[in-house]
Amino acid sequence: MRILLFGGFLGSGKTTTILQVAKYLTESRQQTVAIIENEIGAAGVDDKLFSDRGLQVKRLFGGCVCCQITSDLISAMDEIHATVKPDWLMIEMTGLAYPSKTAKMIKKYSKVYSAFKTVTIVDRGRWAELVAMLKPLVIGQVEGSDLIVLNKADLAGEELAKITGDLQEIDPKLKVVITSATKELPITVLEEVVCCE
Ligand SMILES: Nc1nc2c(ncn2[C@@H]2O[C@H](COP(=O)(O)OP(=O)(O)O)[C@@H](O)[C@H]2O)c(=O)[nH]1
Ligand SMILES: [Mg+2]
Repeated sequence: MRILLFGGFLGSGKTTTILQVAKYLTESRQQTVAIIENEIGAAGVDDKLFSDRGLQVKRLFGGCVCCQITSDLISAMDEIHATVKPDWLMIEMTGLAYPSKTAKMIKKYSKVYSAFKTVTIVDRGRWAELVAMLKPLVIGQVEGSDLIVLNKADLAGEELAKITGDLQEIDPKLKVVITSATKELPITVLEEVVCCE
């Protein structure tokens, strides 16, 4: 079971991206996908989007930004591994979570994955505002991610080159792809997201 952990601020495009990646894996690669939702707020909206498309989805409550959720997450991963046995498990974190912190905990305590990748979605339109207002959160969310998806490139916002420059400043090793997730993602981007070991 390979794991893709998606983080990024509320509304950045996590669910939209996960849906496209799931479609690619199930339709083009004929692989199976399960999803864990760890989102606070509007109950079941994203769950329904997933289940309407025939994807197995499990919802985690708790909605805490700290590590308290991690034990629930590990249990849910064990359960999915034992019962559904999907090729892929995609986890959507809450908009306030730090994906690389959760990744560390999963790598330490879970034994049910064969490969793992952390993907952080960045919203072009809100970059300047979030950096100004919530800089530690922005930095904490992107730091240590295996891939940054700089999304909403079709909308107005900060210059893309400025954002990628800021990202490189936070961590020169960050790998960045630029997307508009409401349009069909190119194969190269989909491959980049699912390329993990
Ligand atoms: N124009 C545009 N809208 C997007 C893009 N990605 C997501 N959205 C929209 O932004 C909103 C939030 O997306 P969602 O995937 O639910 O974000 P999440 O909260 O991170 O899961 C939805 O209305 C999406 O249709 C994009 O690349 N371009
Ligand atoms: Mg969502």
